[in-house]
Amino acid sequence: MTSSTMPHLAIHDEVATALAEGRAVVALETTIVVHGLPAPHNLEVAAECEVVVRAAGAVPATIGVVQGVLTVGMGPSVLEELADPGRHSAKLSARDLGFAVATRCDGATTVAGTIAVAHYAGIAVMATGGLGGVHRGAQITYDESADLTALSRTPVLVVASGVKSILDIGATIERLDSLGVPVAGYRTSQFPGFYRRDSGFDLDWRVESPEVAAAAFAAHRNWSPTGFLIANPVDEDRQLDATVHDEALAAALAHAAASGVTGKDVTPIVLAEFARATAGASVRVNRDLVVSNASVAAQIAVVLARLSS
Ligand code: PSU
Ligand code: MN
Repeated sequence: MTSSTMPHLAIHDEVATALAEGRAVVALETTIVVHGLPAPHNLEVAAECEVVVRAAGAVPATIGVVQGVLTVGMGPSVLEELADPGRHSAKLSARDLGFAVATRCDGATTVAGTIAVAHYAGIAVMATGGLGGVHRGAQITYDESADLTALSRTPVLVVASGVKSILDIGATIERLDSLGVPVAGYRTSQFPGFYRRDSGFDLDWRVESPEVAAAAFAAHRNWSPTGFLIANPVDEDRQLDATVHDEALAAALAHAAASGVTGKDVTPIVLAEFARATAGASVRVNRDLVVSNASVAAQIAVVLARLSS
């Protein structure tokens, strides 16, 4: 059952009850499921995220758009339908949501789209794999993910394993700085490189616990409208081998350039090429880091709910 008195929004009963009672809720995105990971990994990882969020004492709210309804919390059958290639679900950023509503389309939400809906529904924490960022060559193409600007105006704390290594990581960190989005490493002083723990870039802040992450965000949102990025690296023994990573990165970048794709099709095609070039090893790492981020997000959400009560 779902409900909501707010326009275009359907909140799953379990999520609505948790929000009404001030309990912890974690938003999960659907672009990873629909456009990021290959089947059957996509639906498996979505289910695993829900399990670890619950294990930490929070309620999962998987967010997407179903026939034009902003859907907050969906069971496995709805998610499976959304991910069905025959449904041609769109990839929806924050700016797309009005059109998605008006045309009653199906769509997966990116980080930008997910935090817009999460904030509208009253959810303050989300987990993803890697945040979108500044693409290499952006000084020519202007290709910078709307995830960054969305984070600069939406007060949601996002847990991610940095940004994908196909991006210009240094430029992304600079943009987060300019946009006033706070970034802290979770038990690390290095900005994570998605498939690898360390991108080679240092961070000004690190947090050692969910308590400190939640306290920092709870303080920050008193005077700032921005979101928050908690950068949680993949476990040491689960990261992609350095040589395998570097070779796959070169292959993925060459493939993307040769394919001529632009805009929102770039990230999906690059992730697919990474999977091919690593014989599936990148998919395993991607799964691990997404589930780990969901767990950390849930732990932070539990503390944040306590601080807010
Ligand atoms: N993390 C993953 N896989 C993904 C994404 C994140 O492990 O596919 C998605 C997120 O939805 C993010 C999007 O918002 O990639 C970035 O897309 P773009 O570069 O087109 O902004
Ligand atoms: Mn883009």
